[in-house]
Order: sequence, then C-alpha cells, then structure tokens
Amino acid sequence: MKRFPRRRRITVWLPFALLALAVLVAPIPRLVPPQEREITISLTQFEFSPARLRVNQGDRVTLTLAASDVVHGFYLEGYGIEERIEPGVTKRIEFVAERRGKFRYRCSVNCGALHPFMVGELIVGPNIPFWRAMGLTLLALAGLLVYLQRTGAGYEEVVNESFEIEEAA
Ligand SMILES: [Cu+2]
Repeated sequence: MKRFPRRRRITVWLPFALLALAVLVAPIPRLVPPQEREITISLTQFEFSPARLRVNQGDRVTLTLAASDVVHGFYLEGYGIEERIEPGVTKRIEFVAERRGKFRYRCSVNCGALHPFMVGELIVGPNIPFWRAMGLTLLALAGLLVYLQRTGAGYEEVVNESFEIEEAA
C-alpha cells in the first residue's frame, strides 16, 4: 500500500506552514485612523440603549447620556468614569478609548428592583493578538482534520510506508 508518498505529504503541509507563518508575522495593517464618535445612550429602568458600543482604539468618544424615568448612574469599568444622570438633564462624557478590550458599563445608582442587571458593554477593538490566536487555532484545526483524514491507518503505518518509498526510489 503506497497511499502516503512523502512528497505528497509535504505538498499538503506546506500551505499550512506558510499560512501559520503569515498569521504570526504579517505586519499589522494600519486600520481605520482614530475617529470622533458621538454616541447617545438613553437610560431607563432597567437598561442602557444601546447596550453595546463598538469603537476603535484611539477614537475620541463623546457620550451623551439621558435618563427619562428616574435617576440612574453611568459607571464605565477600566476607564474610571462615573456620572450621576438625573432625568431630563443630559450629561456629556468625553474620553479617548485608549485601552483595548471589553469594558462593562453599569448603572451606579440604585434605580429599582432590577438595577443590578442594568449593564452594557464597550468594546474597544481591533484586538490583533486575539485574531492571530484565532487564526492559528483555525489553522491547527484544519490541519488536524486533514491529518486525520489522510492517516486513518495510523501514524506508524504512515512512517513505515514513507521509508518503503524512499528505499524504492
Ligand atoms: Cu440603576
């Protein structure tokens, strides 16, 4: 049985090795330059709307916060921002999203029974190391699938066969 000639195996694995290399060392493209972001968030019992914000690292963010029912609060993890929001009085908060990652924001004034569930999420991206890790994981999985598909017979047999082929050549 000569199902796994060495040359063909190299042909199969070479693209994976090259892709892995590309994922690891490819220069990080300069993505979108920093922007001005104006976002209005309305606060009501018991939610922020929107409850998820996405900005890019370096963006200058201006939040306009407005409560329509009772007094709420706005506390943003990781940025040390906390404001009390009175109904009918809009508050503006400006900051530069210089820290990358996911940061929760929550109501910091007890506004009723479900107050603890009044939360949202600020996502500051892009997270390049994360995407690299994901890329490598996907490549490894694809490689594993190809490997399993090609070596249903088992590793030892593969090695023996490639020796046989070398001897024959
Ligand atoms: Cu609250």
